[in-house]
Amino acid sequence: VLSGADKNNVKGLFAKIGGQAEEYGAETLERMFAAYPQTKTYFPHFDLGKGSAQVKGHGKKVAAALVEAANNIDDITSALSKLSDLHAQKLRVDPVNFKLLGQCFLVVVATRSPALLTPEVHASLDKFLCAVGNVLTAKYR
Ligand code: ZNH
Repeated sequence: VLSGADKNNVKGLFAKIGGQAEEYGAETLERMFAAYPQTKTYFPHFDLGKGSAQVKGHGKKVAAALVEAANNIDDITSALSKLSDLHAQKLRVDPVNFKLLGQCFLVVVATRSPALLTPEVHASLDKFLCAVGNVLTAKYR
């Protein structure tokens, strides 16, 4: 469960990342595909080459969803309800992959904004990414 301090840490982090969120999203995907090639199987219809416009576009969407969740951190379930339906009914991504994407996002923040990722913010961001993953896999059955 995210404490009040966790919520502030996450909101503060996204406020500081600001307009760069989409680049973080794209780099997160690049890292996920490189470090965990099995995740590529969900994107057979994508060009996954270096600098792919499709990966950039998708990174932007994923980042926007994370920003939306951070902006509605008291009710992530409602904020991501449609996305939760999509992942459960259509995409059916194995839940383990959400952890991998979360790990990659943490690494991107660590490499691009090391000063922001204090141990406290790291812990809060990890909890937040888990919460988002839980919401997106909650309707699986
Ligand atoms: Zn997902 C899609 C988000 C995870 C796979 N996604 C998507 C979208 C979004 C998202 C926003 C778009 C939608 C529309 O269009 O409407 N995701 C997300 C998030 C997360 C995720 C936030 C976490 C955190 N996913 C994931 C994973 C995977 C995936 C892990 C695998 C690996 N997704 C996916 C796919 C899709 C999506 C496949 C579809 C794409 C296209 O376009 O086709």
